[in-house]
Amino acid sequence: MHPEPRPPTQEPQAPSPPTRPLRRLLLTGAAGGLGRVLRPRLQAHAGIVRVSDIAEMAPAGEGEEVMPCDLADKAAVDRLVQDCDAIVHLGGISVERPFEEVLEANIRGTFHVYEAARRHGVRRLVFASSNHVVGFHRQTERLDLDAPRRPDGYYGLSKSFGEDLSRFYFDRYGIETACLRIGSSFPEPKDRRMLSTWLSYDDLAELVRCCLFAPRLGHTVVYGVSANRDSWWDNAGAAHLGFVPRDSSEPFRARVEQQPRPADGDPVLLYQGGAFVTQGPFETP
Ligand code: NAI
Ligand code: 15L
Repeated sequence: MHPEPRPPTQEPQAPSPPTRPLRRLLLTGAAGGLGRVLRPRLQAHAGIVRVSDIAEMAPAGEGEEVMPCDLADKAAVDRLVQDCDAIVHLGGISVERPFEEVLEANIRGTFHVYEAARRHGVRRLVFASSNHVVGFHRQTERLDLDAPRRPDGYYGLSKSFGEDLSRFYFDRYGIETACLRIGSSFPEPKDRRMLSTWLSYDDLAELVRCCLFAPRLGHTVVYGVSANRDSWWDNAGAAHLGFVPRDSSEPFRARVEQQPRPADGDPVLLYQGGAFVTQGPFETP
């Protein structure tokens, strides 16, 4: 059992600004859409940013180390995590795919990251969860952080596993994690659903900063969403992070609403997970 008294989780408290930069911060998924956004912005928070992916990455700049790694390779992940004092874990399959693919990258891969964190004394992680852990809730519902999870596919299930896994590593070993249930983080909202789920890149970067430096993180789940007019998610239970989104999808509304409206009853407009709820099954031998 984790021997120290732990801070209560998801308890509101006064936010304070970052104080001490990290020594070495690991970023997984660095070649991906959000990895490329966060990579330069994390420089401000750490002496060295170690960036990793299975795909090709830009060469190391000043204050960076580039370490290619397959998250499914336990020994490689162990080497990757060595000497890091915090991890932003974005790497993995980011869409609905056959279970076997999701199993390797997201389920085994995230387990490998946590095992390595335990072995090497990493105290804090930011885990990219997803809105697809609650994707089967209706768009008419407003969810707080205690809402039951209703994953909308293998991908959502893998993120739900990551949330439970990180909870276990906190309860057992005191390793703190923020699970970011990211909505839709793109340069701008692409469709009607994203008017509710959009997370701007600036708000994403600020959320990650808050999670890295919150005085007490414990195990916190938070929706990664900008201050959108019609958001479905309530982050009151994560107020201790001090995250205040600045952007909103409203400036994009007029343009998005020029798109043809999906038919009544289309899952895209019924479920919070949108089209993900209809993807699969995948017939694999
Ligand atoms: P992405 O697909 O662009 O990037 C994911 C990266 O992980 C890729 O560069 C890929 O090569 C890497 N990866 C996949 N399998 C790997 C493996 N076995 N070993 C090492 N690296 C591997 O996804 P994006 O949009 O950048 O998302 C980042 C994270 O945030 C993902 O975990 C995703 O599930 C999560 N997320 C993103 C959202 C978004 O709106 N962009 C919404 C919700 C969650
Ligand atoms: C996700 O979890 C995906 O990683 C991203 O590509 C988007 O599809 C997003 O959710 C979304 O729900 O819009």
